[in-house]
Amino acid sequence: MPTVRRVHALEILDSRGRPTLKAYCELSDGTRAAASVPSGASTGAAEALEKRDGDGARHAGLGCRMAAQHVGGEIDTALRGKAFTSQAGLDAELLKLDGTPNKARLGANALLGVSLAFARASAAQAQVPLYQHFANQVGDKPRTLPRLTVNLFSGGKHAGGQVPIQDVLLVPSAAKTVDEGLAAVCAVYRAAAKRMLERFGMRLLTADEGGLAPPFEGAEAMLAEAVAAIEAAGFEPGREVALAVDVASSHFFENGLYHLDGAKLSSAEMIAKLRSWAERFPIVSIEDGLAEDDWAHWPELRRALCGRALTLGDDFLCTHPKRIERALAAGAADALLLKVNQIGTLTEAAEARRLARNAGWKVTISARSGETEDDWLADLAVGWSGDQIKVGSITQSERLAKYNRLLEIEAETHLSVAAWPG
Ligand code: 2PG
Ligand code: MG
Repeated sequence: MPTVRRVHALEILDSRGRPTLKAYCELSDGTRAAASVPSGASTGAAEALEKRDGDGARHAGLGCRMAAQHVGGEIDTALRGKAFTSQAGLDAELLKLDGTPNKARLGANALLGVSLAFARASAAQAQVPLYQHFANQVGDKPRTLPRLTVNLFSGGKHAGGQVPIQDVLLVPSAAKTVDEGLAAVCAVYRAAAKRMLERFGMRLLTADEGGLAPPFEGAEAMLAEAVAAIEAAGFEPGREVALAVDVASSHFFENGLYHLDGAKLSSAEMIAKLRSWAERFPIVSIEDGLAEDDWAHWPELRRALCGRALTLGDDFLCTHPKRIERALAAGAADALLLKVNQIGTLTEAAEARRLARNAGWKVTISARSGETEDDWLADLAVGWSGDQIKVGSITQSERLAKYNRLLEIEAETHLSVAAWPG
């Protein structure tokens, strides 16, 4: 195994025009690779910390120059000349160097950039596709392609809060291929855009991830309109195209109550509301149905949804092995939303995946609202056998980079899409 010759990083901009990092890794045999780091808006409180410059005169304090300097300085000095035979070895070195529980010193963005760039360099060095390298990392082999979950309508923090819930997503449940799934989703998106033009009389602006963001009167109107768009595109709701919802409820949970569409709901009332949605609409997955700290009620939510929809934890679990273990012991969820930047290194994210998989949970590999043109997420979703992938909508290139990479992997591997739901 060659040694690390050099790591460094550059501050670049993400899809929202905010700074993020692109990290580079060079090995002693001349192999070079780079990877870009995503960033969230509706972040969980337990997420690893991104290093931001805090200089209000530049990018509103969000600059990543310090994080880039950490990569090219302290991290480079520590890794230079060392040979790492595994991702786990490299990541352990990064964690030791940072020395904090939440990556606050060097920054989770700095650590993840190096972790990803090293993975890509290792794949290139071994002359295997990146998805195969990710599969090798977790001792698995690519078996299926992830089923798509694609943003149709957005609200919450991604769309200025015109509707409290964050995303209504389309799940092409009958599609046998990524190609077929994308065609179905694009048809529903077109039908929805046309209906919104008729209804609201204007070309609608899109949210951070490219979802349509009309001023619906509330969450249920958003769900009903999604069903109408599926029908208008000629599909059978549920059987051919189903729905998933990211409620992102931590962001409207105040003083123990859920502030939803003018009502103030207790946790039990919120659970009853979500169950009624799952009964009345073709919803197969509910993400962050309760707030990230409403631990006492998550088991009840899972029981209420069980057999109808997945109880998916995003902010709730934060891709954090300790939170996942606690949720497992409490029976508080049955699906993990996996975002590597929530935890900061590939090795820790792999441990989160292992825990979820061993418990028989479904795993969704997810992008962030702040993305780049990098496409490693598609390889990760295939290599780690994600049941689903969540990338956003179909109108922006930072999302399409991942969908197009999935099409490429599909053409190369001929793998079929994971059987789900059901
Ligand atoms: C989410 C993600 C992606 P963010 O909540 O699931 O949609 O959003 O990256 O802003 O946390
Ligand atoms: Mg979420």
